[in-house]
Amino acid sequence: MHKGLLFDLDGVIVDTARYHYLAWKELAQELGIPFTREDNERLKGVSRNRSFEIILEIGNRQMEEAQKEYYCTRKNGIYLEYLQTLSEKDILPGVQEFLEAARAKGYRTALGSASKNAVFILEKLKLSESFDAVIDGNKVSKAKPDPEVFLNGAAALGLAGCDCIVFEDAAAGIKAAHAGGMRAVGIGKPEILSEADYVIRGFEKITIEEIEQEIM
Ligand code: G16
Ligand code: MG
Repeated sequence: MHKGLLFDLDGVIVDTARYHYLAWKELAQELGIPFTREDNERLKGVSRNRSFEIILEIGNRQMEEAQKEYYCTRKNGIYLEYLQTLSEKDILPGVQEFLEAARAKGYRTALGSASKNAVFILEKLKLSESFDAVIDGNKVSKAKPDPEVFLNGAAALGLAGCDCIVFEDAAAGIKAAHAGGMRAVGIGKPEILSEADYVIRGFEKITIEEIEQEIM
């Protein structure tokens, strides 16, 4: 019997990827690097610093560490401006209902995100109370597919990995869940999430009972 549910943030709870895109696009333009929505797909679930390295790779550019730091800090400033208008309306369909139903059934919930802005985003969405623990980019040193973020999430709930189900939209996150001994529900397209134990398009009309049945 699973007792814990671990949720990724971007792409699972809220679509922040479009704001990440707009912020990176602004910097890429300034640097004369072509950066498309397709390129942005490669940044999903990836840390801020690594995201910028990928953009530099796209532009075939090299940069000193201090300068990279400068651009990453600026990107975050632009990104945070976009997040100012974030509200409950931006929670992806069905997420709130799913969290409430699962918690009412006794499940413990944790967030496992690469983002250093996760606490702020949960506050904006008024979802802070819906999670018993938050493990974010400030608390982990190894990026997904390393299981660190989810193992820490399970530990924060006082549970073993095998007692938890992970909800993830990125292939690297599915790998991280499995590396931590957890079962993984993919959110998105089955062709991208082929390694997931079960794939759903989103939480709309999805019940905790359906997940229990499919994942057992
Ligand atoms: C999210 C996004 C990534 C972003 C990362 C770090 O990960 O998917 O695109 O680069 O967080 O975000 P920040 O710059 O806010 O620290 P996740 O793990 O929530 O999907
Ligand atoms: Mg994600």
